[in-house]
Amino acid sequence: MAEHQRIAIVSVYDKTGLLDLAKGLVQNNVRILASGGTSKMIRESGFPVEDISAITKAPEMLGGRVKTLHPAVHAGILARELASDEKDLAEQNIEKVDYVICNLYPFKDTVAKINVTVPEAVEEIDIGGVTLIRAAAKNHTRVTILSDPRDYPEFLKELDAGEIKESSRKLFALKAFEHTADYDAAISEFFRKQYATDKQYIPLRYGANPHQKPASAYVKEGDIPFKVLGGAPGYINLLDALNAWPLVKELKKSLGKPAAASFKHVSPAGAAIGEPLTAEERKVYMVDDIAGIETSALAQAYARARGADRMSSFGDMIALSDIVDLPTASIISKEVSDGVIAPGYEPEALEILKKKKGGKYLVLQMDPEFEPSKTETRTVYGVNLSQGRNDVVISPDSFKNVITPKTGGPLPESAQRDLTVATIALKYTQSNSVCYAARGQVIGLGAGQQSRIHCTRLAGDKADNWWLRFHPRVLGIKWRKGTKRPDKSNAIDLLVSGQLPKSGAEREQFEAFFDEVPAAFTEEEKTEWLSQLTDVVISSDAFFPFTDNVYRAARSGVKYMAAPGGSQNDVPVFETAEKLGITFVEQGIRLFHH
Ligand code: 93A
Repeated sequence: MAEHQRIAIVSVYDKTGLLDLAKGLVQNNVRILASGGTSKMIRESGFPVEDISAITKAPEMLGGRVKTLHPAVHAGILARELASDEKDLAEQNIEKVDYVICNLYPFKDTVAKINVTVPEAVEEIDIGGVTLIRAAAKNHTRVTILSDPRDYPEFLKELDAGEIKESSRKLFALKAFEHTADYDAAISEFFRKQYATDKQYIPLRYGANPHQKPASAYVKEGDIPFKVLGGAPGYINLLDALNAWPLVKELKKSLGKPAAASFKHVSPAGAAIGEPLTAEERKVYMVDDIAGIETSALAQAYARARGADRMSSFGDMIALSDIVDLPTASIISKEVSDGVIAPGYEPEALEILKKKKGGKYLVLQMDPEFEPSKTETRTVYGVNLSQGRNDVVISPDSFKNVITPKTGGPLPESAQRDLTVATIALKYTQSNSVCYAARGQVIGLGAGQQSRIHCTRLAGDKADNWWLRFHPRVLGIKWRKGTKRPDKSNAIDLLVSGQLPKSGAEREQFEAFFDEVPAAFTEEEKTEWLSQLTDVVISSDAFFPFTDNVYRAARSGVKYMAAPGGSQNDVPVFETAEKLGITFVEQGIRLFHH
């Protein structure tokens, strides 16, 4: 039998480096078979080349739609070193192909043009080229696939030296698979914009900022798990909603009560479960005029989530674990808020929400059964990052490992509940993060600080402010008639945070809100009032590296502390907790979130 003359199939849109390639192939006595335009260019340069039709015995047809799609081509590429494959080839008089050099029609460039039509885009969908590339890459144990002109020099070097190395064939095959995957992704992206229903694709006005266009939300499989019932979602609304929803879902599952979260900038400002409100709480959370709140655990949960840190919750994205009822919608209608996500809405509640913000209030209905995929991927500066989703379950059982006091028995139920609230909140808070909780709700959350003690201080100061809002002086404030809710919240924050200037324009503006201007708190008054704050819990998304965190926590009434261990300073941290009468629980799972 005559020795097999090696065969290359060449079909390239981008003809960069083609003639150098042809020259190298010819010098190595490789027979070149090429599609129309490719073969023309090679021939005109004087190198020997045959048209694909030399083996297919069929002309290119349908205006180029069928050029290389033929068993003579694909059996030649796909045949293995098997007797049965050899027999099949021999029967059909087909020769094995050794090298495939192919790159695809410029679909991406075409659809990037303004006003491109679907028929124009369709003509740029390469079928035969993708088939050549996939077939050759599939059979890379025998066949070499070149899909990138930048690989020609290395290929020719190896060809001149004898044969293409196995390691190179593998890398070329990988590149080829990535090339076709990227190509297909570009095609589906184009058609998603043309044909997808709002179940799969939602165009967004812009991304994180108005100049970040285009922007969209979409799924590659199945349907988007929420429906837009009112308003139009923005990019950050969806970042908030899709972090806030699992938070309330998990809180409800772990504690068995309706749950609410109030999100801003992809961290919770508050989160809570429905626990009955005292008269004072109703006043502090500005819900004392909400009819039916005594019997709606969902409304109680939102009152707590929204009431924890009213400054941070201004303009929030809300998540609610249960069907939204009238009392909950009534609270929302009074607050400045951007949107809400919930599994459903009672008709009267939906009517109220759809009217908010002149009809622009975002109302999302979440599919409560939706389970996201186990892995999540995002692109940062052109690089894809992929990880398993953080699906660890946090529940009261997560707080059984009591480190101090050494004689410590199980935590009281209320502490287990509050640690569950704080820790699930941290799971969806930008790291580093530390959360103080009490009464089934977050009372202070420090998010996104690079230093742990800064989180602990920030969250502790928020917890202190929350508690100072219950001081009789604040509860007894005599507001000037017509003072708006946000102005009240701002004025109270100035008062309790100790940021109130003694004189000047800001002071004058502050005083204008009151019939009787409340006196600033002295340090002694603050200390005395804070000493009455007890039974607070604190949770941290990673270990406490220094004892300073424990000392700071103790100043805000912390009795129970949960964090992963693993710091070099674990022992001093535990000892300090014990000395300050704080029960330290090792919650073994780090919960960084970004
Ligand atoms: O329209 S196609 O999908 N039909 C084919 O059978 C086919 N075979 C190769 N396009 C096809 N090609 C593509 O033609 C290649 O992927 C390459 O991009 C282009 C090269 O065409 P020409 O050699 O005529 O310049």
